[in-house]
Amino acid sequence: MKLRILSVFLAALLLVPTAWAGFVTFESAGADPASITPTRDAFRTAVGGGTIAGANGSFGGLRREINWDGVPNNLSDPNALPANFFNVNSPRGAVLSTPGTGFLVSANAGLATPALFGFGSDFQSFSAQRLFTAVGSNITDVLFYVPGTMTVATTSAFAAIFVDVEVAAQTRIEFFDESNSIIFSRDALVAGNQGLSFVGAVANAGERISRVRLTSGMNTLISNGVLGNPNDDIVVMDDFLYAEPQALQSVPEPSSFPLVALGLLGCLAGLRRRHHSI
Ligand SMILES: [Ca+2]
Ligand SMILES: [Ca+2]
Ligand SMILES: [Ca+2]
Repeated sequence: MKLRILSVFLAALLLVPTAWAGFVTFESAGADPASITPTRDAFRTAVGGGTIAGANGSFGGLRREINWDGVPNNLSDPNALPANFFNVNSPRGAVLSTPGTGFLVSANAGLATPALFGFGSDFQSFSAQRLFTAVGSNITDVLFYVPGTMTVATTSAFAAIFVDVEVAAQTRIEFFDESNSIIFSRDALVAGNQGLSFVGAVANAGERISRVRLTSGMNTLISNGVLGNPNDDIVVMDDFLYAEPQALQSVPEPSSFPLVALGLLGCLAGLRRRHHSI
């Protein structure tokens, strides 16, 4: 009888759905850096790590930030940014991916290549002077590693600053878990021409983010001053902020739970039989 009760209990356990308690969202939009700085600061406080960057964009070992400003000229517009720059050249545990053709970091002013991707009347920086964009796509995926290694990792918080969001519901941030299920999505607030939009979230119940997808408007950048299509809205990015990537925990895959439970039941049945035979 005890075994039967235990069986029902275990079966019920297997039917319990995964519950995501949600995320705490941080968002604001405005005409200049000062208008979103309080939200950036609140996100920083929520994640921890202080306000002074150490080596490789590390804030107290708790948070990393990428502001693109230290990327050298030879890896900035018109030259492509390597997808693994922020895990190899400057190891911060973030590797980029896009369905497009690559990535660009904008040139500083005063060089042969115009600053701000050649759209000085549309873009401004939050952190001077460089901005970031995928090339030939409005999609940038961020994958996490233990910084400087190929050990797959997850994070618990991520935020990005979008530039020049003028149309609602085309620019957003999405989080995916280890099984590639979406666990968070939030549209960036409209900031108007040349404006800045901060959007991010912090896990509040142990959720782990394996991948962040950033969708920046509907238009795409092909090269300095050249757009990919006639659609509004062209949007690029500035600072990324995220909790320190941590190595994946070695927990059983959800699909193996029934096998584990069956094995446990088998052991209990064996024990019960042995008990009766004594
Ligand atoms: Ca604009
Ligand atoms: Ca910047
Ligand atoms: Ca725009």
